[in-house]
Amino acid sequence: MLLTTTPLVAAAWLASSMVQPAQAVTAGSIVNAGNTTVSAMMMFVGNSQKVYILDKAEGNAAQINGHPAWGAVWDFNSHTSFAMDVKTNVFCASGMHLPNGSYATFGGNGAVTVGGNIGSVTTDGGSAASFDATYQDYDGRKSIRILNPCTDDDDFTSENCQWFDNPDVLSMQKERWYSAAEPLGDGTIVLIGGFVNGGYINRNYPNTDPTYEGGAAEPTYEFYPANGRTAEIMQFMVKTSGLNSYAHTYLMPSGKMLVQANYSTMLWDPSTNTETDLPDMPGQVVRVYPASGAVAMLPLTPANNYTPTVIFCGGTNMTDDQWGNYSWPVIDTFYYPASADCQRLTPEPLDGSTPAYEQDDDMLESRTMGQFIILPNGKLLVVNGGENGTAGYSENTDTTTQYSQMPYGMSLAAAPVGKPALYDPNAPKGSRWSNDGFSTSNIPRLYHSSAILLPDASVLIAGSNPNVDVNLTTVFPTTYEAEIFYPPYFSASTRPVPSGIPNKLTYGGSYFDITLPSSSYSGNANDAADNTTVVVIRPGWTTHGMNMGQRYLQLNTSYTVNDNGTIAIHTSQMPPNPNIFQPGPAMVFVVVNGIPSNGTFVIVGSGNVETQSTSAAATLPTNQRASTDTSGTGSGSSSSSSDNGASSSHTGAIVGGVVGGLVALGILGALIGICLSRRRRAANRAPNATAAYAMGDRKNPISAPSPYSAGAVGAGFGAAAGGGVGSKELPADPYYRQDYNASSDWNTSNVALTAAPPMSPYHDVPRRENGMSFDVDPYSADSQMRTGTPDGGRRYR
Ligand SMILES: [Cu+2]
Repeated sequence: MLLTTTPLVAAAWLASSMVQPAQAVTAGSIVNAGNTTVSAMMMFVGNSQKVYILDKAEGNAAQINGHPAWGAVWDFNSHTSFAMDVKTNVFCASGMHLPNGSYATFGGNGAVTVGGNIGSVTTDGGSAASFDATYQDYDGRKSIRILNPCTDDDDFTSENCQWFDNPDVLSMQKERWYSAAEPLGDGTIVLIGGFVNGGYINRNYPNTDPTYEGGAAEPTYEFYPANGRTAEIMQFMVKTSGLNSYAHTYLMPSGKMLVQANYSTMLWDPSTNTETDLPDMPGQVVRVYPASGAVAMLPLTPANNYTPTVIFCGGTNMTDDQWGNYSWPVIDTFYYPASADCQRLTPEPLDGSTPAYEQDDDMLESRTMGQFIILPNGKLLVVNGGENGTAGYSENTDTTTQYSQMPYGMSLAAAPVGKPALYDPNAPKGSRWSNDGFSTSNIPRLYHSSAILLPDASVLIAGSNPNVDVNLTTVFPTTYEAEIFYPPYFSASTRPVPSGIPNKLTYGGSYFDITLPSSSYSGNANDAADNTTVVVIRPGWTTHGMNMGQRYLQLNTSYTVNDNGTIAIHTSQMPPNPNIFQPGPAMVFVVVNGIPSNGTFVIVGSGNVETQSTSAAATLPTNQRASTDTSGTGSGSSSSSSDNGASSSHTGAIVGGVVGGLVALGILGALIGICLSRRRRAANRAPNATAAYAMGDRKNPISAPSPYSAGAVGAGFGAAAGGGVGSKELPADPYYRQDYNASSDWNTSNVALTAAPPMSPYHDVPRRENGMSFDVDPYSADSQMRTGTPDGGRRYR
């Protein structure tokens, strides 16, 4: 099938200069990819060279500016990394691209110190901290951090290559851990739900306040940029209370958003905050954190008329009374098999039929924390995770009440799955999964691991840290070693080297020609043209088994095959509806006979947060074939044409014009400051057209000289600060001055942490209500009251 049992070794794929798998690689193999400096809880591919990595604030050995690092950047060519400074605690944040190719990450935890304890400068009556003197992290719960990816041509010590991370200037309206993030068609990012202070699941037991949980749950959504729009309650967050963080969110062509959490599903209209119920998840399998199923939108193609179908695989069918509460689960999750179940849902069927879940093939093994990586050939890889349990960590469960008896340390999952699996959405049912010829990694990739598609179409795998702080000796330790998985197409000895890929794609309009020289393929030229696709992939922002924003779209194409074997691929622009593929950065791959080129970075849309202009798609020329004996000159490829994931050239109808439902936009003065205040420079720096990545000016994303100095913030973020609801006034003082005069420090002398009963790493109140078997109550009512928390004594931290 996909792999021969004796994988061929590919010689160096002589592609553009931007990627260089210098040594031969073996298809199906998993190889070491160096050290990530910090544990890779989150990653995104910034450009053809750099992958940006974020960890929670914890005691990593790597230091930066006098404190442990929790940010890093990893280099694609050298497989080396170095630390980057991040000010606020990005623990379990969400993230998304911006239309100009920058990235933003939203929310996180308050400031913590050693052992995940509350930092030294406390707030909120002692239940959180704004800063910690040891780790030197700031409260990240409202943070919006912006990064403009840089390359080796840039000065990484300059502020323009650093994270902009200043909540006094730029922040969300609400505190959010584990929020969902999904862009609208104009590039606005919607942030949904989340914990206020973290926890295992987002509810108390019994669940008497499903909306707010006494202040521990955040049931609202908000927009970034806000542009006057205030945070509003999303009723679906109440309905799905508890199992609703990191909700699965996918914008649909109509402008409505598929939202899936707990075992509920809906379509949400962001312009009116109205909800349309869709069917419940069959079997009540939970897919969101901490069940953490693998979820992805299947490829959008001309053949399916760009109709989104979302696949949900794995997670767990644990029942309501097994889940527990903020602190920990009732059952020993690490012994409880995760789900292998897969379901597909087409939320907006083209024929107008009622949406319904459709049973798909089970995965090859049960998996929690698996994640889908969409490959250029239209197949989906699942990597990472475990066969048992859930995400999250704890020092105990209701069943195993002593940390010393926890069999896997703090991990609530076990039986790591080290072997990737490949899903072919177009294969007949019953044969969609395979892993033949794939290596098995011996590195567990459990909670807080990540994976993402690289520009050479390999897959970077990193992270894993089911521990409250760095722990290198436990059974599932804090992991810094990265690996790369080489999918089956790495057995090919010739890769396509296309030219003529633009650095920008529009929504509709003129087609363009991509040229494939005869050296880009082997075998018959007409067959190669028939089996060529041009695909746009957004690898997304990876964390917690998700790749937020990940999408795959196959462009409409036709071809002219010349008698010298050169193939011109006439390629349409994006479908003229930005809801199908939101504006922002992406990679374009040309896939011939199932073998992808390297990815070329492009910007889809205008680069700004604004209503995207659209136009009708130009008609493609009809196919022109060469004489039948014309062949490519590339070395033989091991992939047969039946294994290509490509479909014949497509000139079918394109989805029509802009669908209604876009949020009516007010004045977008705000964040557009970030997007507009750039100078065009990338084109000058790009070595050639195919290697170009049109990301605007990476060095000067913000017009200010320094976002960290008082004068500068006004220049760069003035519009933002003055515009949106929830934006703060420009501070008179720079960032570092925030909240040093808060109340007295929390320390171990006034809270008996050494008391025998276990304490949740999330420091929540243990469940002790009637009906439960839990009989340890470390926090008497009196001691809770002494914490002075405003919600009647609950200890959410
Ligand atoms: Cu997390």
